[in-house]
Amino acid sequence: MTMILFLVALFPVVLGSDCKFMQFDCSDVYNSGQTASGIYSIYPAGDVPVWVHCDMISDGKDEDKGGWTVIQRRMDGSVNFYRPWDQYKRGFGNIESEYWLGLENMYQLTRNGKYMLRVDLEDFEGRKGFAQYSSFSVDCECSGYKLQVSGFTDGGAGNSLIVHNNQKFTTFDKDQDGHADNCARMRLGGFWYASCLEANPNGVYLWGNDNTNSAIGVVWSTWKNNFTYSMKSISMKIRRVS
Ligand SMILES: [Ca+2]
Repeated sequence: MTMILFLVALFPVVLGSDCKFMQFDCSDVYNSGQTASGIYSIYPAGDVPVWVHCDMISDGKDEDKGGWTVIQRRMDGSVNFYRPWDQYKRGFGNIESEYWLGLENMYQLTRNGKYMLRVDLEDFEGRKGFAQYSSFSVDCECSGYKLQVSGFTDGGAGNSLIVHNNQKFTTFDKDQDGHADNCARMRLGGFWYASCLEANPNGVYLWGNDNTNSAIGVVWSTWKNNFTYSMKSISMKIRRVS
């Protein structure tokens, strides 16, 4: 009886050990011939599958297409992003709409390879912009999941991440920012806050400009030259360079 249970428990593992098991990120998915954007399972830590949206048709030149692992996405305000540390660590949301991939997954993805970052933005007037960075990584939890981002290329949105480079991650229940108070509580999100922000991708979904509230929306201040415009959509996606 024990042996039967053991075999039943083992069987899915055996089934899972096909080529998909080796898909570390969306670059692997793309290179395996699965070139349609959509939801795939990847294995950032080598054993546990993580569902993720792969962007295979990102704007730009042909050589820039494909293989983008979406680590953050907002599009309709359907998910509450004001969440505690443990959820930012593990990830949350709806993989078909808005989600956060999780800091531990970002660390596992970027710890060994070199990754670039692209941030795609859209406002409520139909305008689009982006910011791209030739290098992106997230340090271990033991370093506060510190952000390392550099090599900026302007797609019209400006470099709102520059002040967030080299910052630890802060949530309302874990203050690691450079402000006397807690930036996550002040700005109603969770992010690599400095003291506090130029960008607030995980802020409150506010449906455009709201002059009564500053720096709590889905802000990318270098694009709109203010802290009151909240984006219609934003997605942060990474791709392996080497
Ligand atoms: Ca603080």
